[in-house]
Amino acid sequence: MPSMSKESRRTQRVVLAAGASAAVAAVGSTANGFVTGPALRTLPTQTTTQQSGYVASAGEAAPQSNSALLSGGCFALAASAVAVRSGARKARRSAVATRATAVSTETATDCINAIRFLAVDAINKSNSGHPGAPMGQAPIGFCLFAETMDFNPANPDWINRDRFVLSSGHGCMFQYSVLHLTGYKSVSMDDIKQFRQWGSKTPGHPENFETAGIEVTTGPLGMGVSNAVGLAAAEAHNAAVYNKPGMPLIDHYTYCIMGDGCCQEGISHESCAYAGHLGLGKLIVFYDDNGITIDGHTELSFTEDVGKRYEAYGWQVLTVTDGNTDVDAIRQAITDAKACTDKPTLIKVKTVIGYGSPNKADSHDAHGAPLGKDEGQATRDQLGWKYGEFEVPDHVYETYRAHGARGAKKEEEWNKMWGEYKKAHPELAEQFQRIVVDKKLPANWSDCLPKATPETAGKATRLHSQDCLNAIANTLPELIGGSADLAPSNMTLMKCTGDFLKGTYDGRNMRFGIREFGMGAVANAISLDRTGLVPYCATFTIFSDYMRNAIRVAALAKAGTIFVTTHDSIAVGEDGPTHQPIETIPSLRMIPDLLVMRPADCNESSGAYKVAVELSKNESRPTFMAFTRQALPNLPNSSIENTEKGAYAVLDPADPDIVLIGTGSEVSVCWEAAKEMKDKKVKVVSMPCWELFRAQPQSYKDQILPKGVPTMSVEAAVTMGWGEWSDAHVGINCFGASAPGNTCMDKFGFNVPNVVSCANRLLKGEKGVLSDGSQGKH
Ligand SMILES: Cc1ncc(C[n+]2csc(CCOP(=O)(O)OP(=O)(O)O)c2C)c(N)n1
Ligand SMILES: [Mg+2]
Repeated sequence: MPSMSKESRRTQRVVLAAGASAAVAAVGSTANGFVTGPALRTLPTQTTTQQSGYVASAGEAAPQSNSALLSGGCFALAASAVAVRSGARKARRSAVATRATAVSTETATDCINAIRFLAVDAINKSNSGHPGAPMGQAPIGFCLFAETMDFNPANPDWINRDRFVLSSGHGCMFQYSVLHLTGYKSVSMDDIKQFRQWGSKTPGHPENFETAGIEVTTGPLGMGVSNAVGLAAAEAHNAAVYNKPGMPLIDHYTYCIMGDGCCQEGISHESCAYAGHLGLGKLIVFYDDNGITIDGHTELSFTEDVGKRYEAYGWQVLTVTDGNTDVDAIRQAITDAKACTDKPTLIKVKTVIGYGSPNKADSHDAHGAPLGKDEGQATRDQLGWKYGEFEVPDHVYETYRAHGARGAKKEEEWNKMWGEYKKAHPELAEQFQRIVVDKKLPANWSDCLPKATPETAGKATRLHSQDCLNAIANTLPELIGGSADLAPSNMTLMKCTGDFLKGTYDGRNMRFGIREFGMGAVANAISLDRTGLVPYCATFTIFSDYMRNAIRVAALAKAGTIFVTTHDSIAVGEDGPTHQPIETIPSLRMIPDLLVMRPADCNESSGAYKVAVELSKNESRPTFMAFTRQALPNLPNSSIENTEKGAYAVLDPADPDIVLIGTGSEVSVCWEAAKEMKDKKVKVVSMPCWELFRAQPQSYKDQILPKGVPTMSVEAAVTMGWGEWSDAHVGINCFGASAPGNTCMDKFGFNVPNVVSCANRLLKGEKGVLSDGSQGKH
């Protein structure tokens, strides 16, 4: 086990001991004095037996309707809770942790209501947004942002900050509220008043590239919790690599709130199963179990036992039966979550959506529409919130900011430790400084990338990819990643390092299992962790469809993920059309800010890796790479430098009659066709990356594709989009077929005679799609 774990276990034991003595001191003398407001106190008591609801096992919480919780739960009682540890399912009696907090219960109540009403007011003002979730999640927000998490609002980049992800991103006013209350400059009261408006720092879903303090971009449900798994994985890896006894450089938690939607989405099943397998003990996820989604009550579509599912994944599952009022139960659950160091924890918190709203609580009416002025006032009356719109009393600010100040102090202590670490472990410190602090690549790092000449024996570009990956794996300890169970096929195993698994978090080969979407989101978060790691993830080109939204979000949210894919065309062969990408590569070219690279040989593969790694590290941007299954020759003129320009001439006669543009495996077909067309001056261009070529100066583009010279593209993919570069196109606008790869290529028209014939048709004036693969249909 990494030294970090021992260290943090020790810390946690101390925390636990302190918590326990506080609890003991409180038992018998202190009822849970947490209340939601005078108005609610007048509601009739639903039951005298309802206990402060903390149940440390999924199945133990007595089923309760949310309306019962709304009326009865407001009388949060102290007493005791039956806590049954998941897994062992061993009952234990425990006093409710009445943690000695620095603030009175009235202040805590106001702190919670401040989150609720900032959300209500901002959403009312913008007349757009989702108030229900923040109103239900507010007590969790208070526990995390006023009591639990380590962060410094003055420095959102502090390396060892606790990470927080709001997976239910539609409830982003929750996050803007807590960032504002704790003192992040990125979210001023004016920003809150500008919620969802043009140019504001408070967009309709949390965007890490827009608002400091937001770690990842969420909105597509399930993505955030999967990112949280990636952040926790990054923490575990960095901790294992760098922590030394007494010097836990990386030692933080990753917290996440997700809703019913995140729980339902398949991506969360993938990533959370992976997190359980890895035993990521510092991942703590709150499930906002409010029983409501857009369509209505979850009975309509969602009746599985989520807790049991997470137990089966290998998580510790805790339940808070009244998350609206029972802050002590939330606190206790956090304490217990931290105490479990070898499993992630799911804290299932029963909440009421739109809590406090007399007419909209516990209904999908509170999900995605403003409460409105009248209901906002009625909610103020119900919760006893005596402050005006956007008014936050000083004692609330003071409470949150005092916690922020404690975080600032923790950062100071961390800086001191980092100073000592540099003296005690100079070599590792140098690595930490370069990778994590400066986020820089070593000088001349790309010298290690393989190079070839046309005389060098050709091979599949997936093998070149393997060579590149292994060359840089030695040079860049920050390279970490793996494949969705296709490592021997994708050639993505790094030979110089071991597996990233429970107990060996220092390993860098990630075993994602067959979970492409989860893999993409986890890899994105490893980049968004902002500790300088360079993540890659791999699958067959065709199955990138399964993680497409993670690729899209990588481009949007500036995650420096390197998507390595192989088996990039119908030349996959025998596996047939389910495995043969046709539209995949062209459709990925439609995603803004994503680089799509289809290298044609050794040097182009090296060039692709050079671009991808530099983009990841220096600009935190993603690259998608597609490599062949089949062998290809090494091309004349190919080089890393030419690849970086996106396109270059492989054959470059003066005053050409025609230009043939190929990508990947079709460049050599164009090259062979050019040799056949002896009576014509045929220029052959390799275009491994449209986006890089598009960014070149016009003079270079004109040099490569001279104006007025007929140009034809040849690519084993749909022809859509090629009009940007060429007059005529050879492609495949139908599905492929199961047959040996070279047969498929031949039958669908990617052979020298067909390319020559199409080139001659273009020379005679024909334009457009000259070969669409339909000749191969049988
Ligand atoms: C992948 C994806 N599908 C659909 C949506 C649209 N959507 C936004 S919120 C929501 C319902 C979410 O329900 P829940 O997570 O329970 O949130 P709550 O209503 O409790 O706030 C849906 C379907 C989305 N954001 N992402
Ligand atoms: Mg819900």
